[in-house]
Formats: sequence, C-alpha cells, structure tokens
Amino acid sequence: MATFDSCNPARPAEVVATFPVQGGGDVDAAVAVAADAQRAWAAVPVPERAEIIGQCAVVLAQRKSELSRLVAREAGKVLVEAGGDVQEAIDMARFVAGQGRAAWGETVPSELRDKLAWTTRQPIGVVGLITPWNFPVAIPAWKVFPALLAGNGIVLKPSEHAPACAAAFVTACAEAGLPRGLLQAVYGYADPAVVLAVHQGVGALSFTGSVPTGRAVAVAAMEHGPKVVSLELGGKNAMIVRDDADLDLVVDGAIFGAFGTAGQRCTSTSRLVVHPAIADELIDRIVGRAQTLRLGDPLDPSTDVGPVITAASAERIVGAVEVAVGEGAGLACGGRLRRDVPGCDQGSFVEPTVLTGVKPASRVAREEVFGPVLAVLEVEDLDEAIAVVNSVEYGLSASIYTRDVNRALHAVDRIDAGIVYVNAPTIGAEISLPFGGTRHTGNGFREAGQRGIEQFSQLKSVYIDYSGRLQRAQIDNRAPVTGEA
Ligand code: UN1
Repeated sequence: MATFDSCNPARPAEVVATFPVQGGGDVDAAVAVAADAQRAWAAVPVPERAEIIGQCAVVLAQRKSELSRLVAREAGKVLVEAGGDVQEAIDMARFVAGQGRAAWGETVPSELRDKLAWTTRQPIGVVGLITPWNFPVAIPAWKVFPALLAGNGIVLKPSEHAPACAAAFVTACAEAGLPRGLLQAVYGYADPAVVLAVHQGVGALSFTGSVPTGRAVAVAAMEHGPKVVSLELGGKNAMIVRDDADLDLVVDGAIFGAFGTAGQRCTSTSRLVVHPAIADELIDRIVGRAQTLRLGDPLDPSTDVGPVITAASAERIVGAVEVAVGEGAGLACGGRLRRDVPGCDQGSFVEPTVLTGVKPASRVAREEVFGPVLAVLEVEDLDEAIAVVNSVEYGLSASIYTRDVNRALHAVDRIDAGIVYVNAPTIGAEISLPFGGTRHTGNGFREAGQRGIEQFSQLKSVYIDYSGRLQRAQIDNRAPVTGEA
C-alpha cells in the first residue's frame, strides 16, 4: 500500500510518522463502521455521552505535554502555542461535557389549549470532518466533541501535514472510553476528503481550510444530495489603532497577533489600520520588536517564531511580499525566506515582515497571506478605518485599540466580522463563544459555544395535543373570515 510521511517542518528530513495513502474504498469502510457504531450511540442518554467526552478531557490533559511536543514537531508550532492548541481541545471537551446536562431544546407556549410545543435534537448519522494542520488537535476537537454529543458517528480526514496529531487525538478519545468504531480517521491527500464530501452515507460535512478547497468541497457535497455543509475558511483580520491607544499594549498585541504561529492562523492579524498621528512611532516599535524575535526549533523554549509548514508555503509568502513591494509598499523589516536557521536543517522560515504605506486596494491588503506578514495602512477617520476593515471578502476577526469606550463600541457595532476584540489582537478566541465569520469566511455556521452543536444535529419541532379534539392552529379562537371584503 502507498504511504506518505509527515515531517518536522523545522527539519523536513526528519520523518514524524508514516501513514497509508487512503482512498474511496477506505472511506466506504470507515463510513460503514461509524454508521454501525452510531446506531448504538444514538440510544445512549446524552448525559452519558457527555461523561465519556468529559473523560476525553481527562486523558488529553494527562497527555498535554506529550501531545504538545507532537504538535510542535509535526506542525512547527512553538511549544507554548502547541500547548495552547492542546488546551483548546481539553477546554472544548469540558465545555461540551457540561452541555450534556444543559438545555437541549426549547419549550414555547402553544396558541391552543392543552397543547405542548417544544424542540428536540436528533443526530444526523455519520458526519465527515475535514481539518487543517494549523490547529491539529484543537480543530478536530471543536468538531468531534459537539458531533459526538449530538449522537453522531464520525469520519475525520485530517490534513496530510499533521496526521500524527489527529491519530494521537483519536487514540486519546478511544482510551477515554469512546465506543469502538464511532470515531474513524482516514488519511491521505485530497482523495479521501473528496469521497467523504460526496458520500451518500455522510449526512453532514464540516470543513476548515482554504477558500478554494472549501468551495470545491461544498459544491461537490451539495451536488450529491442533501447534506449539511459548514465551512470555516480564510481571514484578512485587521487591528484598528486609534491615536489614543496604549501603544505598549498595541505593540504586544500586534507582535503576538501577526507573528504568533508564524502568521498561520485563520485569525492572524494581517492588517494594521493605524491613525497617521501615531503611525511612525508605532511602526518603529513594532519593527524593533519584530527584529528581536528568534527564529528556531519550535521545541526549543527560547524560540519565538517557528518554520512555516512547507517550502512551497514559504515561497508563496515571500512571493506575496514581493508583489506588495511591487505595488508600492515599503518593506520595513523581514521579507526573506531563511533556510539557514541554526539546528533547523532545510526548514523554511519567513522572517517577521512589516509592510508600510499599504493601499487598501493592493493585493496584500485584500488577500490572505497565511504567513508572518503585517500590512500597515494609515487611515485617519474612524468610520473610514472601519470601512477599510470591512472592504475585504473575509469577515473572521477584527480588533480596535482605543481608550475611548464610545469609539470602541462604535467600532464593535459597525465592524462586519464574526469576532471582534477591544484592546486585544485578532487571535485568541475562547471556546465558550461562537467561532466563525461573515461573508466568504464561512457559510453562516459557527463552531464552539452553545451553538457549535447546530451543524451536527437536526432540530425537530414537536407538538402534542392532549385536548382530545381537533384543534386548528391559526384558525380556532380567531374571528371567522366572512367572505365579505
Ligand atoms: C485558526 O486559526 O484556524 O482564536 C483557529 C484563535 C484560536 C483559534 C484559531 N483560538 O486564534
């Protein structure tokens, strides 16, 4: 059988794990096994499902160090951020476990006497999950735990860049007591993902990744029958900085937001929309800090910025910087691809990059770079700054730095994004609020929070008439229609 290797992006010759390249037949088998296990799981009371999910949190917490090291080795995330990734999965398991004893539907008063009206949730059946490499434990967890609580079986297709993280997550869930077969994983490149998207046995598909792949997957899924398809795609997240902002706070936020995870988060801060009165000072300070960031092995606790995931990504990122400079941006720092980072043989790193004088219409101001590149745009008027923030095709996350509460809330109201921060960068969402975006970032669903379960369950409205006679909604207890105008 053909196999593929996942490797350490810091040292691509170092193989982390070897997995089979799976295809259609493997997906068929995985769906069949998950469907079989799901029939029994759907009959398990929700609080009991929740207890097993709670146990997943316990096992993940016991393994946090080991899993974090694996995330650092396979996805190239620096150790503290790898720890955050695993912690997000633990948090999600705990949150979802708690939901197992919370409201499951709603009860509303009926307009008729002796009648009940309420909703309940039904499982979808088998759900397909396609997940990216950049949060290789957290994002599977965001999807897997709500889907399990809702009573579904699961087939998970993780990114080919982080299969070992997904496999370790699946193993932890199995050891926590998840019934055999309920959570299946299939490995490989695009093939199993495409088969999953169009599979007749899969009732819902949840995808996180790039816009072109997400669109292709969604179109294929919709063409092949009724399927709930939820998409979590890109971002072009902006931080507005007003002239009254605490600049120490802004510098810390911009550095973490733009260069954390080497800029490879869908929530990364990629635009700084700054008031001209403070722009020069702020750029100087951000550039000063950016130049002190240490590139290195993610496993070394003194490393600030790890490698980007592949050589091809690194080339794409520096290509975007070159285009930006060609379009008139100033290169204040960074912009170079580095393959000479000590201890990181042939790993591809991109230096933290700050581009100045960026025009809202230029490509780097509009297109997702997915790398450590911060584009600075100068805008004086707050409403104009908000219009710039809203002018791109994405609406995932945004932030405003100001000490003026009126300005802050004015922006919160008008920014068109799924997540808005005040005096904090665009990254760092917590799992108990919904996560997702507007416009091309997604298709209206949200992950996490109380409503994270919605993409994985069907609502059923139930009416129970205990009056013993026919009661007609909208008709009885109303004045009769006479026929006269
Ligand atoms: C992603 O970038 O794909 O808010 C997810 C954050 C993290 C999740 C990011 N909690 O940055």
